Amino acid sequence: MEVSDQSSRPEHDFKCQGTLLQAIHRHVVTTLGNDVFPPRKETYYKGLAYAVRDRLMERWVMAQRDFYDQKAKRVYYLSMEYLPGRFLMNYITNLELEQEVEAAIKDMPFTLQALEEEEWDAGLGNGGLGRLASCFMDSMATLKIPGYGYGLRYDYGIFFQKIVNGYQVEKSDNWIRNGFPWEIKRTGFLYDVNFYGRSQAYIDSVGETRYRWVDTQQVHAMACDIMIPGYGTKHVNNMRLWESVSDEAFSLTHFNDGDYTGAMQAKVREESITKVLYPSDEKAEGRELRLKQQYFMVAATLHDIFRRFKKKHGQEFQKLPDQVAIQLNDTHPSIAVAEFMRRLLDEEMVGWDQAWEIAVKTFAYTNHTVLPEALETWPVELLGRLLPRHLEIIYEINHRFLEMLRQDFPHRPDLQNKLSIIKEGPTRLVRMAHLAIIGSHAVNGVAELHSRIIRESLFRDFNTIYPDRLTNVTNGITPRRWLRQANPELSQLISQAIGDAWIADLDQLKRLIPLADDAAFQQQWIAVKRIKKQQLSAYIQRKLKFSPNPDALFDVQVKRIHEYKRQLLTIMHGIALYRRLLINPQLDMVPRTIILAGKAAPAYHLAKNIIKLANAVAEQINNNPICQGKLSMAFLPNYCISQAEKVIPGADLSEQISTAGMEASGTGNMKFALNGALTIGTLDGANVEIMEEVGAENIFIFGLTSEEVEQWREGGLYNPRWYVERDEELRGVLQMISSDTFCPGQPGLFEPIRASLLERGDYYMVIADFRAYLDRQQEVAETYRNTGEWARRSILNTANMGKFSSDRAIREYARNIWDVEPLR
Ligand code: IMP
Ligand code: B1N
Repeated sequence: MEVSDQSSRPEHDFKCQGTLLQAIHRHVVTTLGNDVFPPRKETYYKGLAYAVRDRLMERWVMAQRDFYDQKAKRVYYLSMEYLPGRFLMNYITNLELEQEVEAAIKDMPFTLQALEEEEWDAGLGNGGLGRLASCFMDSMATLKIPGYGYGLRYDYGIFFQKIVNGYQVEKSDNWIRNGFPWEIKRTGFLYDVNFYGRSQAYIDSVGETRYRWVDTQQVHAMACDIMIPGYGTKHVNNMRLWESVSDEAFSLTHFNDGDYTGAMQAKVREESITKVLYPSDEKAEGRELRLKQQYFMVAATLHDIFRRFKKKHGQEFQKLPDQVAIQLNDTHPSIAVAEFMRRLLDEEMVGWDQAWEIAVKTFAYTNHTVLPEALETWPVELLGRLLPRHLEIIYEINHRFLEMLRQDFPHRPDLQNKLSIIKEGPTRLVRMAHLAIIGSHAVNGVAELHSRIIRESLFRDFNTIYPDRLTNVTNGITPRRWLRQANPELSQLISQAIGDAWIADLDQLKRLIPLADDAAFQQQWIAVKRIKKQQLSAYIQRKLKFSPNPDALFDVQVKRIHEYKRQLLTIMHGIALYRRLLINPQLDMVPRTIILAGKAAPAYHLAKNIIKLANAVAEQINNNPICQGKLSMAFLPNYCISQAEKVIPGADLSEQISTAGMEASGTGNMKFALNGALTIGTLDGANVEIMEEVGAENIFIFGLTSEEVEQWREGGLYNPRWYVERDEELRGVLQMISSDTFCPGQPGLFEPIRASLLERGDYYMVIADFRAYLDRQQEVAETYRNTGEWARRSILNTANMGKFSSDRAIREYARNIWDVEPLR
């Protein structure tokens, strides 16, 4: 065992020497092979990145030593997605290096901001789920929890969205093209990952039947590490992303036979596993490569977890749950339950009952969606072919589970079919959520309402048999990135007023409450918002060649494009305002700019049609003189983390208008309110809790409740035409969508949208909420006219966001689910 401790560790000095500027110069010359003169932006960005990384590395090594010395319980967060965005400013702020950096580049022909823009976003996720994982990384490090993020290092992240002629066009996102200075590639550190083959039974030395997985094909996983520094602490955690690499020797056998292309094919096939992120948000894709990705991530990760555990504790696996907590970020990594069992049973020779007890105590699972199309299943045939031993283990888990049901719930024979991991039918399916629930000691939803829906409907029967297993941890966001870094101007104003303790203790923002009525403070608050709106307007100018007037109400909806999120409502409101102006060009209205952004899954045709509609409506509005100074609309291409950091601080109004019951939590809603935007929203996801925190009078709530949505759907009570008949304006708006008003020369272009609303039953109840939404929007506009009142409510929103810090969320996980404590 390569275990060391404080007493046997000799003293080494590996501290960084010299000034930051010297370090930048040294890296420009020695790491990058460039001259320091004339200074070039790209090389100085990288030189700075390496210089900052060096300073962090020291702390990282010390933190790793601490984990071992303190025998701390470690948390492993398994996620197929992360959305860290850019790293440079995150490292600089968390190391509190701002002043040193400013001093180092003061004589350069570029600003720190310009260097920052050199960095390409690491877009290794689709949306909220991936960003949540990254916020959790920041909070675990800040709270000094020995936490590891495990995932995949995709060569191509989420696609780059272009808007061409109003349509979404996907371009591949070769994010590492210019290098990625933040990762440390462990090239000498490879694990084998097996696929295919078969399970073979044999009798071991004590006469027991055991199994091994043979005749497999192997791929190698290489570790790429990224440091995750905490704020206000020297603690640094690690994020380990696996990259698939081919086995040189394997390829060489082909090559020696003269089969060069054969050798290359094998290499390409093996390395293709981590080539590209699946770009589907909330839609299960039953493709073999996706299951390969999932198992690849899980197998390499569990190998690492077991190695680290055994280094300190040898074969004492009964101690595993006291040393290790594994959190499954949705079902995507849930094959881990079977892999964990395989390791204990087949490789460590632990008996079934003990192995199972250890597994359940170790695992926990977070559900992020109730959409049926997003609940993952795998055909039994596919899983059995790719992972034959795992299918056997899943069958055995299921067999024992169904036996328990028969014994403990004899009067509920219906549970057998409902809860079985295997879903019978023409194509038999493995239900990954059932595997995750049965294999975990805790299952959580991500907002109170969502968790209630899980308990009462989605996983209702599981709640009956495991009454204490289903719980809630409301999502959160890191205030370091989403306020301090994205909005330094507001951060400074807040810190002047109440000090800077809020950065690590967001409840401190409550101390702003008395200032909400202070006219002078309101003025300062409005001035900062205006700066952020000017910056956003300049950004829109760069992207779209027009600059909205910063005095207009900035009405913003940015998130993945999905029918349930109802971007259609926002667009229909825009059309309604436009129509009012067409009817009465003299209309006195509060000037408004509607800003939309978001990506649609490449195969989600209706979502893409919605993007086209948004762009078509925007084009008309922006080019019609009657809208001048009153109404404008922008669809920003390629929504991503760095864009969110620019858009959110500039918003007055945050659109959170999903069909009630369908958005598990949302986290964008929290980011906007933290930056002082008022919310217009439905009683869905975390909006409910935001309302509780800020007060119903400081948020614009409208629309059906989740109970109403469910009742109407179940009873077949809903008929969109009923509303259409009674609402002249609604008819007018629908008429404009279905005629060629927005697509001259292309009649029928938006027919799919009209049909979804009027012919196919309007599943997401856009029509039902239309009138309530427009009425609320009218109230928004009236309120906005009163600048002081708007500022007051804006301050109160920010002041009451303490609950939505991801620090609070991580503390809850740590206490209620992981049973870990911060390091001393
Ligand atoms: P890992 O946790 O085994 O992946 O190791 C990560 C880092 O922790 C290593 O590169 C070392 O810096 C440190 N480390 C590994 N093993 C020990 C140990 O036994 N005692 C103290 N530090 C260790
Ligand atoms: O997870 C976020 C929540 O705030 C959002 O409400 C929720 O929509 C989002 C399959 C998903 N749920 N499910 C996904 C992502 C990728 C994929 O391949 C599903 N994302 C969410 C954080 O809790």
